[in-house]
Amino acid sequence: MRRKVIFVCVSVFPLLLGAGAPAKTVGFSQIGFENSWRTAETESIRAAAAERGIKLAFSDAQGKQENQIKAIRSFIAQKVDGIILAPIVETGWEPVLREVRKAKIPLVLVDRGIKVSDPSLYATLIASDFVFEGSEAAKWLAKKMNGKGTIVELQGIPGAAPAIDRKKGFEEILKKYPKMAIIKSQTGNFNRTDGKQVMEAFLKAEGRNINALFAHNDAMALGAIQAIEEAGMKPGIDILIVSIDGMKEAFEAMIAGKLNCTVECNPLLGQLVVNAIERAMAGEKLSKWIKQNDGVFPKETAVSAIGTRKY
Ligand code: GYE
Repeated sequence: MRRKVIFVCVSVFPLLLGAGAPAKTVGFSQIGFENSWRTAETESIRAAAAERGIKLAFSDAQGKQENQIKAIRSFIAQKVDGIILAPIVETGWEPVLREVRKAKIPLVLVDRGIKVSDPSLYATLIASDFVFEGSEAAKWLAKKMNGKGTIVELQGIPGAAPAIDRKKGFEEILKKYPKMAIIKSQTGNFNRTDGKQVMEAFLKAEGRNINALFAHNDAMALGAIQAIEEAGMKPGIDILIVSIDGMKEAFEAMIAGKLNCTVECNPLLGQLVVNAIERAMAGEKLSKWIKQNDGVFPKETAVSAIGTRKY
């Protein structure tokens, strides 16, 4: 009799404590840590997963797609319940995503899109509209330059959705302004060091011929600002600068008068991502693109907005 009582207590206790369902394990394949935007994103996803009691198996691909593919295969072998993927480039995912689907593991894409012939290979994409961001940057610049002048462009990682689409959005608007021209365009790999180096090369080749810089992200713009100062020119005055991301550091640069405008791209996607993967793991069908809406912040708004910036 006594034994029975003990048995009941032991089996009911965990339920009373709320430990009914075993914790889910979700694999997260992150690109790397190329700038503080990405660190902010990683932290946001980590925090949201912890809040929901999800075990996050984190893998840093150090900027290589092959490492991301390896990580995904290892998540499959570990039989994770779900996968979050921040894909470095748009193409080359189909074979590994077919393996994920075969293993019946739901997969959520975060911050960058991919090109696949079969959209059922992923549950949803949570990301900003990069074409919109690029076109907003161009609209702002066209107004500021009165529709004429020379532009140099620092592109993101070749083949990455935000690099392709920001360029596309920017160029679409530029078509309306025949007197505005991109005179140099090269990748700065979305990081500050490369941004600085490439801007140095642009300055060597074109010098004071450059009226404006369009950088696909703030990190590269911040590197370029250094290069412009070292060349004896005034960033934000001699060369107008517009970039994308809306990082706190960009607001500081605007307040210092060295950057003219930043178009927001929010990395704090943790809640949305975790919510989506939970719904996908529960078998729900999600819309293919959960869009993040972003604002435009010219330097005049920096002082009043900086207090609200969280990354
Ligand atoms: O703009 C950039 C990062 O994929 C949207 O990647 C993201 C971009 C972001 O390295 O700073």
